[in-house]
Amino acid sequence: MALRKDANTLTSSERRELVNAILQLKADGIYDRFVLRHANANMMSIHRCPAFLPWHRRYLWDLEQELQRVSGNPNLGIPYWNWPSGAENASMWNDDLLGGNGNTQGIVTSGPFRQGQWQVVNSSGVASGPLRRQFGQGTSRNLPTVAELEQLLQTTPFDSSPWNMRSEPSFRNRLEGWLSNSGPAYHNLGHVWVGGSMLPMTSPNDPVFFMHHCMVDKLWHEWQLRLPNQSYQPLSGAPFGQNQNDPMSNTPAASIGRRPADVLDSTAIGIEYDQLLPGTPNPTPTPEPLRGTPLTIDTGPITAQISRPGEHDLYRIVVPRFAEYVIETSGNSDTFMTLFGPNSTLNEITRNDDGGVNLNSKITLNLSAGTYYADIRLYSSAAIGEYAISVTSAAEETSTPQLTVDAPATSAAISVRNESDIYRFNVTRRAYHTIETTGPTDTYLSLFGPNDETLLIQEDDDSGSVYNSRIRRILSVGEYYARVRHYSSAATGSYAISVSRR
Ligand SMILES: [Cu+2]
Repeated sequence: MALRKDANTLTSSERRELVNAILQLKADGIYDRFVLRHANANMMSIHRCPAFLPWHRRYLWDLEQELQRVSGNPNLGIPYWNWPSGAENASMWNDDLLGGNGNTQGIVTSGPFRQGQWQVVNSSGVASGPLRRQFGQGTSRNLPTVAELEQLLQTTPFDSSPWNMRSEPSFRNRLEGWLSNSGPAYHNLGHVWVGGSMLPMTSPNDPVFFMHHCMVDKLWHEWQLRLPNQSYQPLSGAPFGQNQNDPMSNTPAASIGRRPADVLDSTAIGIEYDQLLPGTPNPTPTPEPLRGTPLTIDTGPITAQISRPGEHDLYRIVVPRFAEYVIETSGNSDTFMTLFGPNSTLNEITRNDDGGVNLNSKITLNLSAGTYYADIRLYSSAAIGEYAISVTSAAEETSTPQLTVDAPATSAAISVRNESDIYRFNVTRRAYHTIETTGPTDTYLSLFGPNDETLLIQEDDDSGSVYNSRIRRILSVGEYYARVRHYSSAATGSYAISVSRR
């Protein structure tokens, strides 16, 4: 789930996490591929047309998946540029996030994306100089006010023929910014107001692009919530790529799909906003998908079969508490297992082909409380065959280790990628408690409780010494759970953890 927040309200550790993730994607060449996906799309297939909104929604969703992957934070959301409070003196333009306006030549010289630290690319992907911004130079208009957003959100229908920049009335066209007799509005105004690198089709070179489009997307989301009887248009008859069930231009295949129809429900694709405008009703939470055949822990195998080539069977496993679990198949088929979760059929944890007996698959790992999904197919997509599947817990031997308040630190390690270690401790009187890690590893600490392993209280990345985590807060009497993982989902390392009353 991606939690999208007002960029001005991000804490310093949230800013650092986001900036580091963007810089990592830039270093890996992934960020520039996003720039090119936008720059090399046919302008008229993704702008000035109905698909403008769904195309950019999917595009943001894809970047968000990458940010979540490199940060190791599955809830990281792209923050939105809240236009009414996002002018030049807003804190999103501080040097710990975007850096500010360009200098007299328009060059950005401070913040993480400053000259020397960040190069923009041209539409061929070739580095072509520093990031540029010229706030307010291209327009005399101010950024949209809340009153203007309220006006916009009353516009219907979604879009209208001729499905371009002359469409009127059209919510899409108005939000995109073409329906104004005093120059660029809303989306267009944001691009023009920043100026510099935000003007051409390579505008995703400026990370504010994503925050800007996140605001555009949030407004579409709010419009959808306010006007549940309105819907995406056109269903058919418009140029290919624009109709609700056409694949969108320059959009790769992905689990959620690539048609406008696939991205119409933000909540269903895992997007949540910290705040909506006062007149917008909250989205109805998507009910937990009760997909898959229930597979009960420690009750013996279920037999099943892949009766058609290429078939997948999905199993749902409800894990009651943190422990080591073994999910495996048996029989004569060459099975392949993919495990998803917690509470998601999209978030892959791991996969296995032949870890079990003969050609069976087997996954052994620590799971925290939640619902998990095991997908079984046969290794060969041409094969059919029977198998049995079971899940067992090793819970009796590995009960959750206990930390004692004010005792010396307990040593441990993240020994495999993606592992998380969980500890419990008892608070016997209400007082300040400090939970912290020490050692060479960049740990990430989550605190749960009291008396409930799933109730998140607080998370921390780097408040301890160097890259260690530290949480200090008043805890009332009860049992608490501390979960430690590596900040990077790809790394391992040793650490020590302690709880003290100070
Ligand atoms: Cu665009």
